[in-house]
Amino acid sequence: MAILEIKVPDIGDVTDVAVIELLVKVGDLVALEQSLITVESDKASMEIPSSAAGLVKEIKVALGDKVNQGSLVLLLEAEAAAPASVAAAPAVAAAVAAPPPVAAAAAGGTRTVEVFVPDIGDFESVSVIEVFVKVGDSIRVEQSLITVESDKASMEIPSSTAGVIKELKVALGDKVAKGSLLALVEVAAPVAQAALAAAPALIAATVALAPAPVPVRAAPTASLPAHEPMAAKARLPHASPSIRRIARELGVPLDEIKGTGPNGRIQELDLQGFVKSVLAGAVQTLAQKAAAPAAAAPAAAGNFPGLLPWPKVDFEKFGPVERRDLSRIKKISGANLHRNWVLIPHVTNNDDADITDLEAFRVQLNGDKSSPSKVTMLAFMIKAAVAALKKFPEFNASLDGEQLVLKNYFHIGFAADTPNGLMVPVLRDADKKGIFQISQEMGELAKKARDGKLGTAEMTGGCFSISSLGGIGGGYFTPIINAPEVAIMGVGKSKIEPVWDGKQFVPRLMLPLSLSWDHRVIDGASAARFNAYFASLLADFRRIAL
Ligand code: CAO
Repeated sequence: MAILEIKVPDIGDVTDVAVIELLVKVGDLVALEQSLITVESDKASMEIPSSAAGLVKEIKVALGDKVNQGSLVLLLEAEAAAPASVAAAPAVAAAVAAPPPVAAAAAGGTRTVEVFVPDIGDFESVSVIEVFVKVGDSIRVEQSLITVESDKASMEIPSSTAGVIKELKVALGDKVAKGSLLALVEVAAPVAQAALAAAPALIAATVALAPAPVPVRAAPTASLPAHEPMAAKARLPHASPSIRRIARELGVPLDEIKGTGPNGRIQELDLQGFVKSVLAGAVQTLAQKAAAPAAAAPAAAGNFPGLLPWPKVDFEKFGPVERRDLSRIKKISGANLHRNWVLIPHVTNNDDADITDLEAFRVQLNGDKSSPSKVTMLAFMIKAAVAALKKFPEFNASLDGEQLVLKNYFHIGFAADTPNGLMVPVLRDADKKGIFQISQEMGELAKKARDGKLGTAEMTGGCFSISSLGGIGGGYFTPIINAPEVAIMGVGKSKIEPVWDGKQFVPRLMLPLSLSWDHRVIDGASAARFNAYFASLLADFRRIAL
């Protein structure tokens, strides 16, 4: 059986158009004129039809390839009855459109120019699905005026002249064809006949990627979202080429936008609204959701090429299970923790603080009936953190692009375990507060966190965080930095250990410290110094006053 080479037919003057969809695969039986691929320029998109019927043996283009007239698309094993020649490849719009009629009528110092639909190929009539301009708009030469669409292609029709729109002659839903009057445009200065004559050529160039004269058929069977050529197959978003181009440039997943135009078409306002919602955090793209932890962990693996997919386990097969939705707080904190873990190059230094004397002092304070509030080790650690941040200012900083923002305030966050999950209340101006006040405010903030009553202001603006698990148990661990902070102190449970004092082992109460730091901002030596200084303050709290 004959093997036919199916090539890109005449697509006019446009060169190097990108393949954005592969509509068939090896082994598919294709019919004559069935669409094989979709190509797109910044002004038009079109499907390239098969010039013969048969079995797809080999596909010669890949997503993202640039093709031209004559580029080999695929090899087809022709059906017995198939035309033997590929010369039947449908010719598309003539490379150079016949000059559309452009009329000019003198009107005082200005001139009114009629703008027509240029040669758009063999289409008899196509629907106007977008009107980009309105009466009174100033337009440039080649500015897109409308989008027209058939079931195979959509294209933007540019203006052949610059000026001000005086009258629009088409509306949404109208059918237009070559020569249809689009608008009356008032041009500021008299237009030379030569200039007018040049306009059609511009139009021809822009719409040369005109629709192929293929028979009308149902929408393509399968296609890829234009914004992500490697994504799984889905229907091509219903949007004009320019909208698709903007979406591609911004990395916006067009197929996640709900279009409000005719037949659900995505319009510029839909795109803008979606981008605003994502920026405001009101909406998450699927990619963002996939980057969220736990619930979306299976999808997250797909974001790292080469990584195995998340194991899909039929847990019920091994025994009874119960399924619970993640709490709102778990979802939010989880998404933040995941981002921070993935994006910040963490290093964790472990150290120990000898808190024997400080613990004795704390017990003494708590035993004193005149003490205004109960004091825990965390209050001392907040105070020690402030002193260490003052000594090592790069720890009291945030990355802002290529700049380091050094803060002259000292708001310390502390991780609080709540029934709904982890929260990090922020104790403000810890440098201006004493141990009792810190203890009291900490208690209030922790209660609010547990009761779910923390306000946004009480959870934002932190400089450095402390995550203390000492009240629960355990030694060293790796705390995750709370972005945009650059370091966090993890605290384990203190315990009596034998410590060599130079002559003998003595029992000392040792507190495990785990400092995680952002290696983009902090060096290992600074981190070791910070930890050692922090530990020395807890070992002898009088040093705070130095
Ligand atoms: N070593 C030994 N004992 C410790 C200790 C330590 N490092 N830290 C606290 N303790 C003791 C306290 O002294 C207290 O004992 P007493 O009642 O005898 O004085 C007891 O443990 C309980 O302390 P606490 O937990 O109520 O108070 P706190 O100030 O240490 O902590 C708060 C307050 C809100 C941080 C804490 O309740 C909490 O939620 N901790 C969990 C933080 C967390 O989840 N971190 C992990 C984040 S990453 O998922």
